[in-house]
Amino acid sequence: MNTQPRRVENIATDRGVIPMYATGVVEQPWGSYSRSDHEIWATLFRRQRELLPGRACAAFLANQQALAMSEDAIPRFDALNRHLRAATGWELVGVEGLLPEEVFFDHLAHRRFPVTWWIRRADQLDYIAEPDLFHDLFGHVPLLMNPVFADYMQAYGQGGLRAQREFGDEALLNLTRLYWYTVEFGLIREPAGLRIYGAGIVSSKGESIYCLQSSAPNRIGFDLERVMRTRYRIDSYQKTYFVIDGFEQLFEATRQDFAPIYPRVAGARAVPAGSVLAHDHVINRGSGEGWPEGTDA
Ligand code: HBI
Ligand code: FE
Repeated sequence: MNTQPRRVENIATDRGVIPMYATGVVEQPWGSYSRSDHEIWATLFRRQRELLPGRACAAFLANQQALAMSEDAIPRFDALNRHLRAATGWELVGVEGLLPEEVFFDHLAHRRFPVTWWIRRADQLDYIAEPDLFHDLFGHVPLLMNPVFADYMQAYGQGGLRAQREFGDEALLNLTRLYWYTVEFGLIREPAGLRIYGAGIVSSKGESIYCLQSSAPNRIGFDLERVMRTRYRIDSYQKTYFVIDGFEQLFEATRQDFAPIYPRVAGARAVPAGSVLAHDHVINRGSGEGWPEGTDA
């Protein structure tokens, strides 16, 4: 790459040191990707496409095909946008990396999905702490072709903007957990069995296998307030996955007014990432084998 991401500073937060980037929208510098950048895309693309049939949900697999994403080259945002606009009215915008929440919410509320323009290095194939082009494009974009999921993402952005205006930090934390356990690490029940829809899972080789095959994690039926109370892991596979019955369930959950929900959630205790509660709809109770010590985010 000839161009470098414009990292502004590193800030220390309760989730560790997080890089802060310039927050504007940038043109995808497609002509500046090196041969090695395209090879990294190809390697990751091939690896995940081999793994995902029978693991990723039907909508993810079909829509990735419909978007004509392939291993041949890093996709052009422009080309993907023609499909996306026609299917759901969403569009991709290039960004430098993680965005402050208010900027991120504003994009989603206007049906724009921010995609990091740069791709990870060859020594980061298995793990990268922050979103890069592979995670954002491969992981997130296919489901934006699904009308119900697309509406959920917009509703989430609108909810985030409102939470910032009216409800404060606790509400934002609840929304971050909701995003984490659905958009990033969600599972869905399909006729043939549990399948992945979370972008953080489909873009990870190890977790694509672990989340479905391991007996260690809990798999629990989705419940909005339960999810909003649940802490999560940022440094390991999840201890708990929440399972939806369909994307309608997500959209329905976010259609209700969150105003009375936030105080209820704030009044209840936060749930550690690996805990199972009395009223949970438990699909599999995890063995807890190999779970890391240390505190949840
Ligand atoms: N910025 N580019 C980008 N991508 C994300 O997924 C993202 C973000 N900023 C904030 C954020 N996610 C989380 O705080 C979510 O809870 C919204
Ligand atoms: Fe993501």
